[in-house]
Amino acid sequence: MSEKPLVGIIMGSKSDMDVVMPAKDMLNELHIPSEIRIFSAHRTPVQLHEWVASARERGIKVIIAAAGGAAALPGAIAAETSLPVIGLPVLGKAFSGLDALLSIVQMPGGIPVAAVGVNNAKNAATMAARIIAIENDEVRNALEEFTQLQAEKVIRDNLSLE
Ligand code: RP5
Repeated sequence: MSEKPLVGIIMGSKSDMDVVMPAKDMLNELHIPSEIRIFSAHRTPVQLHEWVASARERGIKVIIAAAGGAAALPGAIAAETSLPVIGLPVLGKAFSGLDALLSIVQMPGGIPVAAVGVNNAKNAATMAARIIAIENDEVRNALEEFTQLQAEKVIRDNLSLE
């Protein structure tokens, strides 16, 4: 598969890194090239805008945007591109991540952001893979193999209880 990144993973702060890395790991497992960057909707809006403006022409197909607290990042990205944006709410110090989750799901009509659960980077990556797999058989095969292996593990775990 080409090494040109297909998924852009953006986080609002370096403090989000531990939550976000499992998304990168999951994409690696599925052999999907990705690029990971830190841009803040509030602290570096100009740099964020520049990255988003060039994303499609550089081959990015899906954007994962991770943010905690006010969590404006996924919506700010979705406002500037028609690429699909998956919001990953990051657990902050207050409100058990509900603040970020609600901010991400409560987008105004016409500017959608898909959302996964709080800190669920693995599902953000897997959803990105499913979107790419619509037109990419290599990714579809990798995804189906992953799903099969996951099922086999649960079956083994169950048998180990007998
Ligand atoms: C958000 O604010 C970031 O995504 C992060 O989750 C949160 C706190 O950021 P820091 O103050 O740790 O940089 O924008």
